[in-house]
Amino acid sequence: MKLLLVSANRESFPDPIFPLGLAYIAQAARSAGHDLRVLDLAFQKDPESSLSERVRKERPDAVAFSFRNLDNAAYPLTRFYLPKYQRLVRIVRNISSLRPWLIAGGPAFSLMPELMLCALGVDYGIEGEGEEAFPALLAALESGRSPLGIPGVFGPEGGRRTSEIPGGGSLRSSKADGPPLAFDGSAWSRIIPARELFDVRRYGRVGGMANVQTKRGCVFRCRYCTYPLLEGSAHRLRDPEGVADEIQEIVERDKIRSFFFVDSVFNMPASHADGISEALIRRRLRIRWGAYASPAGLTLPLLRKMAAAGCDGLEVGSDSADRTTLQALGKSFSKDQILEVAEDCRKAGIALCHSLIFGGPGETPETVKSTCQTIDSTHPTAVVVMAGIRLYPRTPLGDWALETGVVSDASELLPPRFYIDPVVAPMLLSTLKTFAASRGNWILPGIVPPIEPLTRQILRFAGYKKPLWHLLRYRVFKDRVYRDR
Ligand code: B12
Ligand code: SF4
Repeated sequence: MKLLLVSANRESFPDPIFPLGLAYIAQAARSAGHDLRVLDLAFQKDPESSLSERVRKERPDAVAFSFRNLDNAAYPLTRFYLPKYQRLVRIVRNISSLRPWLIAGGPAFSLMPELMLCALGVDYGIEGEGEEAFPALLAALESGRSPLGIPGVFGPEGGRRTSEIPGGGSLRSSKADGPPLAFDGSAWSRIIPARELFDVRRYGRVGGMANVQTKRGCVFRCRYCTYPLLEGSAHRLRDPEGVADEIQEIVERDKIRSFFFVDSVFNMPASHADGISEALIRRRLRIRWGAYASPAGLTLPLLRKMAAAGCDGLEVGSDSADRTTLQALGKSFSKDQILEVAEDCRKAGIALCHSLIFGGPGETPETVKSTCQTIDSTHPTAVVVMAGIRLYPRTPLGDWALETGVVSDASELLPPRFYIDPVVAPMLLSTLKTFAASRGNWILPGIVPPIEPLTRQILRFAGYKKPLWHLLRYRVFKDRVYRDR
């Protein structure tokens, strides 16, 4: 089948992000014998015209869209990308001389598959990972069989196209409930993403880093979090030598030496983080890298090994430094562990960026203030703060919001809805803004845009390759964040 794969993501904050998920499914579709082209809309001046031109030129049998972000999950400076995605789908649909199958996937689709299928008006969508389901869907379409019944596939009942059914049609799926893993979930670990189909070097230039995944899944169940829904709640690990091979290839082919591991929590399980670090140390690749980490199980020996392997910064999901708030968010570590990890990062020479979430059920003015003070006392390089929690269906917090009437129907959560405990609602934004302004290294992406796009471009053009929060260790950048805002 002739395919056009489209990456729809044009968000450039904090950096343009290489479409890793699409590169994975491109490789899976190519291995299944399909003839494919890709269109990355990130750098197109006029994305809608580019899409229309490519579809007319290529005349594909199917157009498959990867939708990464539904919104920016930041309040109150919220950006909602769905209307732009809808326009892209309509553009292809309106080329009346062609009738390609329209397929959607990616995290934005997987968070709310039924709602997204209707909202987008695509023919089929795949929830969760696409390495096995996507080729299976294409095979079914080629042979005229119904793809409904393939794990993860969503489509309109009766085989008609969604666009032909008034109101989007009634939807059927083989797995509307239950874990999102399709098939046995191991195929992805044998696939190396088809990066060469995209402009990897440009992402290296404008975004600083390449991205790599060493495992899928998160075993925790924090109340607001979607990651277990997207990746599953059991770990599926890659062979560390395979990860090192992939990184070595990027270093040699694309001349990129800065990396971000996109795993939900890099240091879980600790033995895997240790194994990846060992493999990287053995290769002597002269790379630097960062990752998301949890204070749970992040010990000094592990941090030292990670540093020896090139880790120079961690984004630690501390969320809060108040005991009751941590419990209410369902976190699996304590305030003391946060303090210990901050000290251990300092000893290991790893820059630390805490990420915090304020406003969950039970938050009070006192817990807000004590978290700010405690986190500040750990002398982090940076702190990223979200005020208000984005509610998603099928998360414990989303379910609670539905049960208690905070929202009356899951469809209300397609456009971004944020929960802020009414007790802190009147003071939260102003308190955080005042505190952040006095520190300089506290970033509030939903309240104060931390950096102008032009400054970002200049820094990248000048060759700065780390996540930009690293710069907040310098007085000159600390002063810039809140100046004139
Ligand atoms: C790592 C990460 C980051 C890192 C990225 C670093 C880097 N250099 O890559 C950083 C911290 C920079 C980041 C930033 C942001 N992120 Co982020 N990020 C993630 C995370 C944890 C992993 C993404 C990833 O790479 N996964 C690995 C790839 C292989 O998987 P994948 O993309 O999902 O692709 C698979 C499937 O989705 C599917 N698939 C993908 N495309 C297609 C297409 C078709 C046709 C099919 C069939 C299937 C399919 O198959 C793929 C392979 O299995 C996810 C959460 C998660 N656990 O998924 C959030 C996530 C994607 N981010 C999210 C958000 C909101 C953001 C930000 C907007 C936050 C902000 N306000 O700054 C920015 C946007 C950045 C940008 N420019 O786009 C949200 C998006 C949901 C939403 N509300 O819209 C997520 C889902 C987290 C969440 N809150 O639930 N992010
Ligand atoms: S917040 Fe982090 S640790 Fe908690 S469930 Fe999500 S990814 Fe896992």
